[in-house]
Amino acid sequence: MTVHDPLAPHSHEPNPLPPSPDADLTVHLPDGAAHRITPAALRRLDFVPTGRLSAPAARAMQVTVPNCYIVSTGHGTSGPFSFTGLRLLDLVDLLWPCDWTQVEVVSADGFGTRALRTELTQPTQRPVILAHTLDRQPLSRAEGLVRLIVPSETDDALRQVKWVAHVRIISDT
Ligand SMILES: Nc1nc2c(c(=O)[nH]1)N[C@H]1C(S)=C(S)[C@@H](COP(=O)(O)O)O[C@H]1N2
Ligand SMILES: [Mo]
Repeated sequence: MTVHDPLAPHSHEPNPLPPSPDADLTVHLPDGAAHRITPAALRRLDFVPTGRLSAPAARAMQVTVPNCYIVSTGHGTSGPFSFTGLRLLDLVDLLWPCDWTQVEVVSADGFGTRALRTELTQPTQRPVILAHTLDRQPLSRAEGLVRLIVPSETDDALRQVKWVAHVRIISDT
């Protein structure tokens, strides 16, 4: 029997249609706890325990990354797009501000990628984000809501994960 690993190298042929209308994602913490986050909560950051974040601080956490391209091997490039969302690093630090080494991001159609702490903590103007907005309009489910955007990936789109369903924070300790 072959078991499909969503983090293993995957096909360049993108799935064009959302696997389901449900755009919520679940963040899994190293201790086994899970937080279900709606796209609206990702915009307002109201999944964060009260008292940990002021409203202005929450607004300041929304990041826009301009000039993003979806470079699809074999079937062309689209863009430029301006994506807005929450830094993956900020999501992790808000929910598990301790020891962690990597984060797995997996879609509802079984497509995923992994980001190491060293990558996510690198200072950059073009951070990895969980995008809910495209060119200042709410990202539609068909466009990938919620979509992982990895601006540093410019050769193919294998890390630009549409329909993120699971974010798994991993601690090796
Ligand atoms: N969830 C999910 N994300 C995915 C894929 C997929 O099949 N499922 N395909 C990838 C590939 S191979 C490409 S080329 C791009 C296509 O993005 P687009 O549909 O926005 O053009 O999405 C990437 N992200
Ligand atoms: Mo692709």
